Amino acid sequence: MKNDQVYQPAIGPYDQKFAGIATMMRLPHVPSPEGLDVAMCGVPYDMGTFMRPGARSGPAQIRDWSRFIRNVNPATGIAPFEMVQCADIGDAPVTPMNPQASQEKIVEYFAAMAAGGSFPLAAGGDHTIPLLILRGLKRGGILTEPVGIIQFDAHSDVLQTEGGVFDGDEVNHATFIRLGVEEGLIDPKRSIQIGLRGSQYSVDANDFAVDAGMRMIYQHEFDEIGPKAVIKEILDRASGPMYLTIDIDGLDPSICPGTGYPEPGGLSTREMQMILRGLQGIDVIGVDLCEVNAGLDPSGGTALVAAHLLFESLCILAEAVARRKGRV
Ligand SMILES: [Mn+2]
Repeated sequence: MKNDQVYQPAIGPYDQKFAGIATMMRLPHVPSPEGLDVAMCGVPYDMGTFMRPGARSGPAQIRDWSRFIRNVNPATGIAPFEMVQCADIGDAPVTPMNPQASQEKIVEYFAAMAAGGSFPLAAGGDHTIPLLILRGLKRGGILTEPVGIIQFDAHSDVLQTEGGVFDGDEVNHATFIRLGVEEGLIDPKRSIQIGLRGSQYSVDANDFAVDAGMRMIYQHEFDEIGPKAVIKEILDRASGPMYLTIDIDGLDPSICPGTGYPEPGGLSTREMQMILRGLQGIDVIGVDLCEVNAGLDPSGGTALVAAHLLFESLCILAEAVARRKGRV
């Protein structure tokens, strides 16, 4: 394929990858998503967190550690920067200390992106943001039917908060799946969760998802069936548009300790890489990666893994968007 994409990572034989202003994967920073196929952005929102806040620092930390990314996926051969016009548009607007105002700004940000024909690859922020992104994609016209979700996470995020265990805003990082299903954004029967293992508030805490037809692969089941069986199950559900959301706490905290609510006994980086590489070719309409907390990640190792998982995800998204635009 002839590479006619204007925006390319600042990588060359004479370049200094370690120097210069950090952008997502060293792509150019542009002021708006106009003209982009894939808009890379940060969503520095963590007002949906209750345990250890700080994921608002994720986008900046991930940008810095994404310097290491090169151009081609070694397993699939995908070269995303040759397939789509892709750049860093900066961060979604938030109003610190005003969750509701921030939520609406974020929804509108993604609605404008979608209305212009750009597909998001977002770095959080806490795990509230997929709900806001999906609302925006619906408002902007990209999400025209309930989407299937591929979710890597230690937690199922279906918490019933009203009259339940929390006394705060129902829009928070433990509820986005339930709200997304209730709002008709998510098709639970085409959705799958991988890596669930957090201790639960009650034995029936996940009944909402079970009853809705969600496929929930707990870590102990993953350990039995392995990544190849998981890939097959995801591909079986990917008969229509899919949305990929990665909570970094899906990975084991020995690898990614820099997150607000770590749960021991999780996926390895290799297992998650293997699964993502097995999904090449599916129709993904958006990606987010959440819950990287720089204050809890002094080594940068969590952000390093996050940046690489975003690259793996970009390879899937770029092919899907190029196909939608008739280029492959
Ligand atoms: Mn989550």
